[in-house]
Amino acid sequence: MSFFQKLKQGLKKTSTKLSDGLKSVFVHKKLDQHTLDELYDLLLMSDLGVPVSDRIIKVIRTQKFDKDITVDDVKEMLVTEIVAILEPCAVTLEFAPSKPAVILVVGVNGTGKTTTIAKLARRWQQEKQDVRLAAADTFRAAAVEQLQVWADRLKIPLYTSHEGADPASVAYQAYQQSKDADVLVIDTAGRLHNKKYLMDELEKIGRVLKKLDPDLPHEAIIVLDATTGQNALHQVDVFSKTIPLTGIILTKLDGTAKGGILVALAEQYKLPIYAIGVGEGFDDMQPFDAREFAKSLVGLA
Ligand SMILES: Nc1nc2c(ncn2[C@@H]2O[C@H](COP(=O)(O)OP(=O)(O)O)[C@@H](O)[C@H]2O)c(=O)[nH]1
Ligand SMILES: [Mg+2]
Repeated sequence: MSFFQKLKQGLKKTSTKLSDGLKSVFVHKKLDQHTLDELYDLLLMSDLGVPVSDRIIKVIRTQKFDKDITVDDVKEMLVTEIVAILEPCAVTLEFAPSKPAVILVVGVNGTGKTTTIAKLARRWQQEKQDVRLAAADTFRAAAVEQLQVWADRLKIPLYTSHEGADPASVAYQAYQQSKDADVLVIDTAGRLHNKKYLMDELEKIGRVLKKLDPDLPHEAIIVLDATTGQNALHQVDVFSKTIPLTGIILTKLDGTAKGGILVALAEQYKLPIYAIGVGEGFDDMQPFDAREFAKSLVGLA
């Protein structure tokens, strides 16, 4: 299956909901106010968010009010607007010129950080990069073990410490021992915003790395779970107060009808979207392509 087919398959729940909705909204041939109101509700229900939905309604009203319109016309217009929003965020993750590139991975528990790290590590390994991992998620022993399993399977060195060890010191040690590597990826604990001490630890990781080199970490990527819908926006707000974020990876697009959240995120934060997850397997993480995503989202071939 090609990337695009997999993406379409992954976004099936979202696109089916949207397509079915469009079919029931566009029953009259001419575009009237009632239809526009219903379309607006449908866009909101698809997790596109208020600013994006406003923007789309405005364009469709301007171009098509009182004129004939079909579901396919609407889909084409949706794709055009969504691509315009997503395109600036379709940025490839490039390693910093100084070695190792240090990539901090953050996000709340269960969003897919550790699996995402394994997928990234495998991809870079295939590209002949010298990859190192650090398990700074010392909060739970099971979290370290989970990354250890991946590291063993991929035969990649993993730096860690005992349960309850200072995560900042794990990050520090890992960096000191990875000077000859191409990339060091640091896994962190799932930090719920109601556990302030975990956020303080994350802040400390950032501070300790900065002391080693003011450019560190080169990337601080937040991993978000698409099934949480609008709450993903809140998570970006909270984490960016603790550590300046440089990009987003959105996972579990395959398990939800809330795929529109990616557009809301792009519109609001304009952060690079480095990858998207459409399944649990290694090959289910893809680089992000704005047009393919938009087409898959609305269910256009
Ligand atoms: N369906 C699906 N499941 C995913 C995806 N990414 C991660 N998962 C699953 O989400 C669960 C939590 O992942 P984990 O990496 O442990 O999250 P962490 O707590 O943030 O490190 C695991 O069961 C993963 O297999 C994805 O893109 N799609
Ligand atoms: Mg984890």
